[in-house]
Amino acid sequence: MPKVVDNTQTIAAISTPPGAGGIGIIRISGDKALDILVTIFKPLKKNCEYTSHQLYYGNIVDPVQSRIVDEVLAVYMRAPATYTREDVVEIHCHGSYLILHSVLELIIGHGAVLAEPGEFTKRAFLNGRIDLTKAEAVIDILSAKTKKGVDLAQEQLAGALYNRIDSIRKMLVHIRAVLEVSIDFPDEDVDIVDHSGHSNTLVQDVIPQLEKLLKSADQGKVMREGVTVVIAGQPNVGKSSLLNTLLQEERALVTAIPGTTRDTIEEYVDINGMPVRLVDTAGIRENADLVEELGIKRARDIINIADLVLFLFDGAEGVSARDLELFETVAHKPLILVQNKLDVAAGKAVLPEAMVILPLVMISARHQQGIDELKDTIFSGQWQEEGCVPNLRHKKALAKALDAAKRLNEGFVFGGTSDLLAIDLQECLDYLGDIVGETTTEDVLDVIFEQFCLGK
Ligand SMILES: Nc1nc2c(ncn2[C@@H]2O[C@H](COP(=O)(O)OP(=O)(O)OP(=O)(O)O)[C@@H](O)[C@H]2O)c(=O)[nH]1
Ligand SMILES: [Mg+2]
Repeated sequence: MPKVVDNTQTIAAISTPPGAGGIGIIRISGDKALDILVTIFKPLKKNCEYTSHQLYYGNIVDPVQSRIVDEVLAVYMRAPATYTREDVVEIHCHGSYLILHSVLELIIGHGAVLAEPGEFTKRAFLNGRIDLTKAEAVIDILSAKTKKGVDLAQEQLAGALYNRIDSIRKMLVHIRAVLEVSIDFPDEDVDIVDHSGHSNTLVQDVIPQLEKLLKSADQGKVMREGVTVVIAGQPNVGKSSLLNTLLQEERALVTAIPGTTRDTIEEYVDINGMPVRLVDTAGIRENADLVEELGIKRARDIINIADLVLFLFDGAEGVSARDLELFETVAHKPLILVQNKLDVAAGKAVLPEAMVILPLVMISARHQQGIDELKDTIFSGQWQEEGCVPNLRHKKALAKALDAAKRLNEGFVFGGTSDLLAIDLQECLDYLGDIVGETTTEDVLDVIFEQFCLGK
């Protein structure tokens, strides 16, 4: 059941995280915000007028018991220039759980209700200050694990995704206007309406732009959730040494004995701001003992689900027939060739034909050479995105909008009737409307805002 949104109540919550801190902030939003402040706050300044967006020093006093609860700073922000577009009050208390709760209780006792998680942001959305993609960007900013993730969420908050969707919608709305004329006046000379221009708009602008956004959705997923990068190769080529070097810690055992690593070892590492699940594997070879054989099976399994494989070979020995054999079994994956042991290699290895088109990085895992270049190559792989990262919800809607746009185009090309064309067009517009929150249903909104923490 979708929750009933009651925008008329004044809401309050502790907006800073739980636990002790230097300060803790309580936020109030709604019509009663200022009245509540005036009732429980005694400013030091006499005859205080509460100028909007100005900070006042004073005490929170329980009006019934005339007891000072805390020494605070308070600010009143008059609507609409506020986070929610409603009157907002913030009270900066000492950051103790007990104090914050006492103050919150006073506020609730004087007419506010406790806010739901995300309710401040939901009100900003419902009051039209932000669209749904921006509200979701706020969630992403709060939960981002890497700097890159924060940057992308900030761009979305600034409207990167909204603007792209909006420009596609404008083109469709223009087509709809022309179509409506031919529906409303079917007896007029419909031939005047030339659909080839519409088809061009769809084929040259709408469809490619939707496809591009869908592609960035996959790349956006990479930035939010990270990629699985697997280090693979023959025994003893230096896979575990590379893992340790990238992690900057002696995580995996390294020995000169081939077959040292027998299980997969994985750790998370931040590569140029991108979250990477880095996996070291058992060296793959024939005639291994039972334990090693199990490790090799695991290596094969993880290679299969890898987003990227670092294919390592011993630079001193060059690419052997065995390397090539192994390579052929992993060549269907996105790959970077890594020539290790640069310190003892004569120079760049001669590559067999099957490998020459692949990116090659020469490193020494033991002596930490070429590691920055390797990181850059991993980062600049296929996940270079441009400031726009649709999430899974957006992706689903984009895919449906794309289907509708393609159907619409077929309709134009094959001379569909105006009312059928109008149906596909409206469907396309509705899916785009879902993304920005104009046609989104209440239960979907609930799911989105429930992801927020309390007080946001
Ligand atoms: N000279 C040189 N030796 C290296 C380099 N990197 C690794 N080695 C050595 O190569 C040997 C094998 O290194 P590991 O990292 O254990 O190799 P591996 O690929 O994990 O081996 P397995 O776990 O057996 O599959 C060790 O003696 C390392 O010190 C390097 O850059 N230069
Ligand atoms: Mg190893």
